This record gives sequence, structure tokens and C-alpha cells, in this order.
Amino acid sequence: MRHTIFKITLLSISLIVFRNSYSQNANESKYERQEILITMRDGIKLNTVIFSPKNNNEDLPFLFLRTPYGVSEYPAPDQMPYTKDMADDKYIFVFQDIRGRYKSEGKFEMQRFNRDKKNPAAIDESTDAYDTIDWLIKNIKNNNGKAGMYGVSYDGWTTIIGAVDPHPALKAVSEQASPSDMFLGDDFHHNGAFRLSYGFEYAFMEEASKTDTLFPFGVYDTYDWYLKLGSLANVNKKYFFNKLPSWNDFANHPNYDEFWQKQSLPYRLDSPRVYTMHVAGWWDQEDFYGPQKAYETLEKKDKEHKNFIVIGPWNHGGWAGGSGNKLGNIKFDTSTASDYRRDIQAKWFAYYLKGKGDGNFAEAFTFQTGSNQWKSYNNWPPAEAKKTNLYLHANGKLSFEKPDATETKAFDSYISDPSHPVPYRPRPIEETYGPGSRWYTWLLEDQRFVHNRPDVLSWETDTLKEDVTITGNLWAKLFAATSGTDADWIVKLIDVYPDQYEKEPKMSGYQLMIANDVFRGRFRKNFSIPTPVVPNKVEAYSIDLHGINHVFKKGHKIMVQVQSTWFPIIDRNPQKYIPNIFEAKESDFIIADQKIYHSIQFQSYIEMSIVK
Ligand code: PG9
Repeated sequence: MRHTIFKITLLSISLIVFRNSYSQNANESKYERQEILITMRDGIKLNTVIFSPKNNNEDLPFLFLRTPYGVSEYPAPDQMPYTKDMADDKYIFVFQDIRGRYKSEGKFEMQRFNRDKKNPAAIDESTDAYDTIDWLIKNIKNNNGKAGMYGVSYDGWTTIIGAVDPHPALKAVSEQASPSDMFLGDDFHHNGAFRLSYGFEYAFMEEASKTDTLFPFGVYDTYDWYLKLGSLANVNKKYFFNKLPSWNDFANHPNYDEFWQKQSLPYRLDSPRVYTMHVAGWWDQEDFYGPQKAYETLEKKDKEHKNFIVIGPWNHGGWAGGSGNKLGNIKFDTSTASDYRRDIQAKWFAYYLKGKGDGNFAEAFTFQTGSNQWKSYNNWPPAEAKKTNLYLHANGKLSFEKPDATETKAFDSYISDPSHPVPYRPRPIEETYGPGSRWYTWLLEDQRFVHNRPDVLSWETDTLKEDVTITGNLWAKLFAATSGTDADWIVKLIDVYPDQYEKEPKMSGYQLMIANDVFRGRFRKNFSIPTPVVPNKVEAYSIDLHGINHVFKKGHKIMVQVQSTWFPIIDRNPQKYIPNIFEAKESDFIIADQKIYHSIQFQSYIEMSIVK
């Protein structure tokens, strides 16, 4: 067993953003670099890398990115695809290590809470952004008095937080894949179900040391490792020894209490104070909920039309590098990512920071998968979409007709055994950010790898005679029963390719997930106050499957799969109710008999928005 702690360099983890980003030789850069410490209002110094165009005498705006992942190794902005188009247009680029990370002083706190505004000396990520912009405007020559912020994921979160109490010079921000709510839909939980492998590995990566560090599993396939771990109580007993604040927060806040509520963006955001562009990817394996929720939250108070959203066919940060003409096995016909960087991101900042261009940006610009076309909308989700239900039936049938008296069976059932959980992606399940990891595209894996498992149920439409276009928000409305006192329900909406797909024979019969999520049964009435499920009683579950813009093509089929485990991305629900799953004993994990209903009385369906 190897117990080396791998130090992750920016290049290897590339925190996704810069993965495809290193291209040219540093000597060719048209930018010069300086690395300095900038002092915040409480005396703490933050490490900051500044790239300015060589021999420049034009007044330029700043483009500012704040990150926990280390800025010292960033290449020049004209050498990273993510920033190249903007760099060609000339900005002063600023990259900063946030408090307590890499070369910055101070203490790191995962998604630091808002400061107490009654205390003038208090700090948070918003004041750090403010203080830095203030210093830049006053000290860096040839600036035009304007700044923009941008970044993916954690850096997207520092961006949107930077716009909460913005410095007057901050004019435009682009939050990209920022988490919005870590209990309801982003990295650490979905609908109250704990994202075990992500939460465990990320807490270690960020909090075991000042620099990113991979957990030393000593095995390549972590599925067995997590299974052998047993109860989550073993994490602190055997590995973390109560030393990682985020893990302790997971264990001490098993419900949607004030801790999670106050950390969420809906709690922190009011109205768009500056021009704001949210960016999301349809197959974002980390923070898909976040940007949609942030957009929705600000949109309610967007009187001056400052709030915009772009959603493309991308994984987490997939727009930041590469051409984006394919993801996993799926092809999109156009270079969605490089087009985005050139035609949207660069133009957006050029307009708001330099006054260049016509400023003609669609309120919502989303890529329609299936038809592979960009579409503009005046609202997101589009107001013209009509609600339609797709019903589960007996014998694995799925149709737009409601169940009627001809229904032969009221339910389908399976046994869910927490000691044999369904893997969330084909094994080996490499460490999330470890060498060779297929984490980045797991949402696009062919779902046939679990299709015939006895603990995964499937319902399928007949072959479609015409295209079915679904645009807007989706919900799974399930009537289900369990013999246990708690249960997880995982619902997947799948596009099934034709049995013989001539366009690309390797894709014949492919089962592509278009939407999915997990719901922890104890939270069916309230995310803050869990209640045991009554054994064998049919109960209603409403599961948010989020936004989608997809054409199920003529000749394809639509499929729904339901299962109760998704391991180890989701921790095992013991299936016996205990108040805090982080304290479960081995004997609390029980086999359960799960029933999904599709009778006249208990109709289960996917509620979707259809655009004719
Ligand atoms: N998904 C990562 C993250 C963001 C914010 C908090 C915790 C994790 C990331 O890619 O940065």
C-alpha cells in the first residue's frame, strides 16, 4: 500500500479550468508579470499575480480572479485558452490566492460566511475583493478605473460574493458554475443526500494543508475502500481525527439548518448590483444547480436588466478550455467552448469594461442538445413552454398517456441492499481528482452499465415518431413505498439512441443521461425537519431535475431509471431512520423492499416543459 500524500499541482488538477489550457511557450507572451502581496483592511496580506501588457500606454480595465487553488504557476493570460481572447483584446489580469491558501496569509474558511456588518473591522471574501480592487485602482498605472471579476466554481463563488457589496469600480462579473446551495444541489449534498466521495476528498484536499493535497487511498478503485469504511463515524475515528473543519460541519449539520441556509446564495444575494453573467454546463458533475439558482435568485429583483445566463453542453468548467465540440462520447457539431470564449465571454467584458461592441446580449442563451443549436430566450426557463407529463406504466412502459383501468400492475419493485450499492459510474472509480480519473465525464456514461441490475428499474417509451423538445425545468413526481424507514430515490431521464445508429454505429443503443438527481426520503416534507418514512406506506416525492434544453430525436426512445443507491458519490442511506446518518452503526444498514407506483390512484411521472 502506498501512503504517499500527492501534492497536486495546478497543472495536474488544473482545477478543471486550465486543464486544456497550456499551449504556447511563455517567452512568446505579450504580457509581463509581477507577484506581490496586497494588504487587506485587517493587515492580512494576499498573494497576487498581475499580468500587464508589455509596453502599454493605454488605460485598461482589470480582470480579476480569486481562487483557493494557487496562482503562482498561472501562465500568462495570452497563453491560456480560458483568457486568450480577452488577453488579445488587452486587460490587466489579476490572479489572487484567497486567505489561508497557497502564498496568502490568514485563515482559510470553506465558503466563508458573510461578515458581521456591525463590526467595521470584520472581513469576508467580499471585503477582500473590495480591498484588492481599491488597491489596484490606486496603485497600478494605466488603468481605466474599471474592473471585472470572473472564475469557475470556487472562483465563480468568490466572483459572485465579490459582487455582493461591490467596489464602485467593479462593473461586470461572470460567475461560472458557482455553487449556490451546498445542501440542496451542489458539491456537498443533493436534496439532503450527502455527496460522500466528493465531500470527503474535497475537505481533505483543501483543509489538510495550505496547498491542494490528494487523500492517500492506497487503492485505485475507491468503490471498495468506501464500502469497507462502513459507518461515516469511522472517518473521524480513523482518518480525519476531527481536524478538518468541513468534515466536522458535514457531520454536525445533517439537516438544512441555519448553517447551510446562511451559506447559500439565495440568503446572501439581493439584487444584481453589477452586470452579471451566469454560466452553467448541462453535464456539470459538480455545480449544475448553482448558477441556475443564482440566476433565478437575482432575476426576481433584476429591474435594470443586469442579469444574464448562458448554458452550454459542458462539464464543470468545460467552456474554459478546448473546443467543446464533444464531451465524453457525445458530439455537438460546433466548437461550443471556443465560440463561447470568443463570442460571448470576451464580448461581454469588452462591452461592460471598455464600451466596445453593441451590447446586444440575449437574456438567456442556451445550447439545445440533440438538435445541437444555440437558442436565445427572453426568459429562462422560457415562458412559452407548456407543462406535459410523461407517465410510468406497468411492463416498463413510459408514455404521455395517464395510467387507466387497463394498467395490469400497480407498482414495480426492487430490493435495495446497502451492502451492494449501485456504482454511480463504471468501476474502477478512480479518486475524484486522481490520476486517470473519469470523474469529469461520468454524467455522460452509457447507462447500460447498470440497466439490467435487479436494483435498477427502467421504463421506456416506444420509438419516437417525431422529435420531442424539452426546454425548461423538470420534476420527477414519484409515488413510492419502502419497507424501511428512510430511502433514497435516484431518478434519471435518459435519451436512448436507436438500436442501429447509422450516423455513428458505436453509439447504437447508447443510454445518455439528460437529467438526474437523488432525493433523501426523510426530507420529503421539509429539508430542515426530517421525518421517518412510514414502512410500506405509499408516499409522494417531488424531485427537482433542474433545467434542460434537449431534443429527443425521432427514432430515439425516452427512458426513466429509478434506483436507491449511487455509490460512493452518494453515501449509503442506512434505510433505517436514525437522526444523524453520520452516527449510524453497522447494524443500522438494512435491506429494503422498494416499490414505485404507477396506478390510477398513484401516478408517477416526469413533469416536463415541452416547446412545440
Ligand atoms: N466544485 C469545487 C468547489 C467549489 C466551491 C466549494 C467547494 C468545491 C470547485 O471546482 O472549485
